[in-house]
Amino acid sequence: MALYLGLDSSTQSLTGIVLEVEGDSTRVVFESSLAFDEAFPEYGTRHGVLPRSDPAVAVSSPPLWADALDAMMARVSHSGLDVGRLAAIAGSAQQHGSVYMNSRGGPSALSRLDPGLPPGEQVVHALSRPVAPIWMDSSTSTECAELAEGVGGAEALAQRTGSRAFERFTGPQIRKFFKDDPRTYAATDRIHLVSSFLASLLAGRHAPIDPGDGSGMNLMDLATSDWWPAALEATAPGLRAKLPAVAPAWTVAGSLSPYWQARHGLPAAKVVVWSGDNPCSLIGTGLVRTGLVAISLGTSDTIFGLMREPRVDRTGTGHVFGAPTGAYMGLTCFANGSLARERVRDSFGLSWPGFSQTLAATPPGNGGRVLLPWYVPEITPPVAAPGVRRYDLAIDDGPGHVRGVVEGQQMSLALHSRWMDTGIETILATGGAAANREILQVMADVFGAEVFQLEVGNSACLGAALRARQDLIPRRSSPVFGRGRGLPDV
Ligand code: ADP
Ligand code: XUL
Repeated sequence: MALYLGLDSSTQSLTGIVLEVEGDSTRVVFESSLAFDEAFPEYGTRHGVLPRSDPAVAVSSPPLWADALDAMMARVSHSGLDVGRLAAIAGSAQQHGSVYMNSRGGPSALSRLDPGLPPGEQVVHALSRPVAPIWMDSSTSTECAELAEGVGGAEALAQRTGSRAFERFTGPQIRKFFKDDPRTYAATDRIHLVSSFLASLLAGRHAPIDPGDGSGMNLMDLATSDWWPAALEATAPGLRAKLPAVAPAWTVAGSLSPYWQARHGLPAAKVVVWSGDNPCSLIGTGLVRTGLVAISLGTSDTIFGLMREPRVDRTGTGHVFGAPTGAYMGLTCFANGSLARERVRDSFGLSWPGFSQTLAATPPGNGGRVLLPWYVPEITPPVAAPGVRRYDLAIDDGPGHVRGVVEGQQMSLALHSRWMDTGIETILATGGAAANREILQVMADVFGAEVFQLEVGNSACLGAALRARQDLIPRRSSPVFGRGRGLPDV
């Protein structure tokens, strides 16, 4: 009976899931999560982000992610499972974030970590840039315009890479770093995504980037799944030599390095290439055929579905990514997801059960009260200057805000996913807030669709574990929410 480990390094937490496979049966035998802020207060993150005075800037800490990986490996090792049976590990990570390594971060340094010490303090020396910009960063509008101009316009960039230039995408972020600090850029030997950085740490050598996460960079040619020379040139000099190769999501990057074997008594399990959380979620929700969509209500809210052919969004809000199946996926991302819901919950002194009761007690349509919940700069639609917009909604109207935030978000999800043209009948809900049935009822109402909750809540992590097993079909869910009653047209 082989064991397969999936890991999900998200914005706020690290999750691990172990699958045990025996014949046709696959069972979850271990599931554990740790929140970065609570487990590692010494790094000073809030909701997984390092405090910065500029609201457009969002960075986090690669050594924190490394130490979290170490803590999760310790939990797996002490789980009571026979870890000698661990056959393979794969992972999922927040998309777009980038990690900058110097020449000391080369393969030999990665393979020669001291098993007596945690990894965080050791990888610090291998970083040319101590922090990693993450997907919540919106500070690169100038660089987006420069990149688009450099490749012949926004339309050309979208056709080739699957997306127009987006502030959080890795290409504009790399360009900004190169412009702000050209010497440190020159001293950077390798630029990883969060996914490929963590896979490299596990394998003790540089791991490739998969086409799913690679397509969140504005640098990869979707048709060839390789770097697009024009985009590299428009981003920063000598970039090709600093990037890992792109390789299919099922590639084996190596085996678990001696560091992890010695430190946690683990075997030389295969390390399968990591991918982004959304591509992994596509596998974890079982979206391996067209006509279904998933909505992930995590730190960000996303809506995504499988595409056989890349169909680029002409409105410029959505993205086409590579899917870990080798096909494509359409995705639209919203920055004001769970943290906006939390802001409303906290400002009216509610718990999640209180929030849910309030939602259930207010009428669909909210009696015409509307809230646009842009607490932080919004990706979709693009809103650079954050601020909450209220229409017919009094500032002290708690119930109106609770329903307003959820309906506003769901209507935005419905409106800005029309470009995918999938005729949404069935929605698979995942992410932390998918535990909330009242939120899912609003989703069903707004989309006029059936909504399923999944048995395993963290579909990105489950997808990673299934990818470790090289198996792409999870089992489907239990509760179903009735087809929604419908809301005023969106
Ligand atoms: P990520 O993977 O992006 O770090 P998760 O998918 O783990 O995020 O979701 C975390 C979020 O889930 C928290 O920020 C919290 O707001 C939200 N959440 C947890 N429980 C509930 C609930 N019962 N109702 C609504 N939201 C919830
Ligand atoms: C997707 C996006 C977020 C991050 C963090 O484009 O920016 O969903 O992957 O979850």
